[in-house]
Amino acid sequence: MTLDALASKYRAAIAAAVDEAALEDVRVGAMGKQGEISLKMRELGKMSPEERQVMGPALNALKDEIASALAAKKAGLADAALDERLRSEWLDVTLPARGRPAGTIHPVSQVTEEVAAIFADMGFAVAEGPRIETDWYNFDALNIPGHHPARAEMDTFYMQRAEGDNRPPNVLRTHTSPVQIRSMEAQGAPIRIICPGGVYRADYDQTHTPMFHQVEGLAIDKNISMANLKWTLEEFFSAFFGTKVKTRFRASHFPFTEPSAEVDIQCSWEGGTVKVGEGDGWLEVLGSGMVHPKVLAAGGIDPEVYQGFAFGMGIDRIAMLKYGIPDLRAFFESDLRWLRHYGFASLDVPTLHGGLSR
Ligand code: 2U9
Repeated sequence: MTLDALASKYRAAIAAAVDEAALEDVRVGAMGKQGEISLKMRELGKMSPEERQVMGPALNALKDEIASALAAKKAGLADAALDERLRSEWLDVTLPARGRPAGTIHPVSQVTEEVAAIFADMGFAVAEGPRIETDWYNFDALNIPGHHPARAEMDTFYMQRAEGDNRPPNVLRTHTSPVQIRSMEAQGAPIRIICPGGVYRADYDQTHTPMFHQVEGLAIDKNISMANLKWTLEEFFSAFFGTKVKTRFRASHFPFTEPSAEVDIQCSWEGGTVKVGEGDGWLEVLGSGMVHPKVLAAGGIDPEVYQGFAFGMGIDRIAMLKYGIPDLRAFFESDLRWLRHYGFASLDVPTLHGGLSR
């Protein structure tokens, strides 16, 4: 084939190549090891010097022309491929982002965290325990024997025993106090804990739900008195409500504490709304006292050496007070509109230095 014929053949082949793979085939056919132009170059060696003087420059010119045509076509194909990608692979960054369903933290969870943060600052650890309890942990260890009216008053849910199993039935805990007995057994004295969690009583009306939440506290050491209790509770309520809160102790009776006191916090009633920490009204929020010696002994702690205070309050109730939630039953209805309204952002983690919440 003449050089002119070769030139025309490869010009046409390069023009016809539709993609980079086809162009590569053309390059190999012309300039590869066995390519037609390469073979012609090799023939130069066998030529006479005169022939070589003519053919050499002509072949070199052909080789350069095809090489630059290949390179130009390759760049053209790459540009075209990029243009095609830009045409097909696009996205509209001005579109609004797809909405992600964000849940909220339930007020009970939020308030539990707030309470834990405040008591942690006073050296109290959080202890948890099972919701299904033996009657010993729920009643006997707390000085509530079988015949005691408090057992009947608590509207206890009893679990079923297997046929022929005559042990007393387990119960759904009626308070978180069993957690304190378990902690006393496990770690002995001194001890400073709070025990938050769900408890169960067969009671349902505007102010009672069959499951609700309590937080109880226990501090045992060699020199604990009611004065420590009063200071601790005033410190707690002032931090929780974000304002100085006075407390009023009224003598009361619980089987597990002696002496016992119900605790009211200072509040005002104006236009049907309660404001904590001002005015001359009182609101009952808590039960407390010095742990009964029999209860210390049941927890394996020597009442001759140690004494302690304990208290209990409803988490749901203090959540309603702090955040102005009117109806207790709504807490447990899982109504999404209610949860969005009264729930908390998951990043709104309560800390003392962060000012707790809102
Ligand atoms: C141990 C010893 C003593 C915890 C206490 C109360 C008084 C109390 C109620 C408040 C409102 C329950 O949620 S409520 O209905 N609680 O009045 N709780 S003293 O006393 C304990 C606990 C554990 C070992």
